[in-house]
Amino acid sequence: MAKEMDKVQSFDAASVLSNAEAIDAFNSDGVVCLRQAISPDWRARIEEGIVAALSGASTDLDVVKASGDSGKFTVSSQAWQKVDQFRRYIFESPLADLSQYILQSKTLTLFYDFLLIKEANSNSAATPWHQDHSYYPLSGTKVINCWTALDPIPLETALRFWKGSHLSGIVYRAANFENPSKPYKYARDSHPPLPEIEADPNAKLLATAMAPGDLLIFSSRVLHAAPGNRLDRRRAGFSINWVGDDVTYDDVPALETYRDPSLRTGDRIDICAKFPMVRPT
Ligand SMILES: O=C(O)CCC(=O)C(=O)O
Repeated sequence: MAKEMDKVQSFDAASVLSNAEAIDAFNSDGVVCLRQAISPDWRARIEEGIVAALSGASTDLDVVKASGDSGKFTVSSQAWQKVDQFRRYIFESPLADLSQYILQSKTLTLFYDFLLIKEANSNSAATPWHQDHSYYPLSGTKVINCWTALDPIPLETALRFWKGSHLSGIVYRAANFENPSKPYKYARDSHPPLPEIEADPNAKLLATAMAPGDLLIFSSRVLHAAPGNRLDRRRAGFSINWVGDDVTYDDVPALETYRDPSLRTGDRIDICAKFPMVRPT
């Protein structure tokens, strides 16, 4: 039987910059939802950016069609350098101020953009339980994923989170998204194997249905997962991943998306052009 889930705590984005409860929710649960954070105008620009990214501008692109699925599963990262609409969203939209407020950091540095499209009936495009942090060559705690819904997302395709799991201090071994039963190529032996979350009675799960423009802000250390898309329409999200003022580079093997050859262990990552500081401007 599917595990019961409580609702992610949600706040109206229009008044969040004066609402410390949203910060408390993020700090205690590892995730918070800001309703209607990203306007239809900004979403229209993101959609234009998606067209550019998928027609050649994104070089860090992966498109998978699993046998038996009629829809494809597409992910793209680090397209902002070529896609002007993504760059403007990162630097000029309200997203950076909202993210910095929730993160409570003196600085906000872009780590990478991440586009994720689960087309209609991409049933197998499930995202296994993982912590984003397991994949990153980063030390520190102020790392967040700011995930904007571009489509209506009912509970059945929504992200789910293990409430408060970012607080343990444990970074678990990275899961292999392509084949969760096989080891991930950059998995670190120093990280313990992932726990059995669905079977653990102590794991309280959170999820929420989303409307286009709703924004989830979650810690890179909170355990989360998402189902494949059995709907007969697209289920897309565009996330911006930021780092704050306690984060430094850790020169360990990781995807090129997350690395820069000029950085050494202990460096702030904003000293290179790939990871620009966006706040203060
Ligand atoms: O939206 C999804 O399906 C998964 C997203 C996710 O896990 C992530 O961005 O880290």
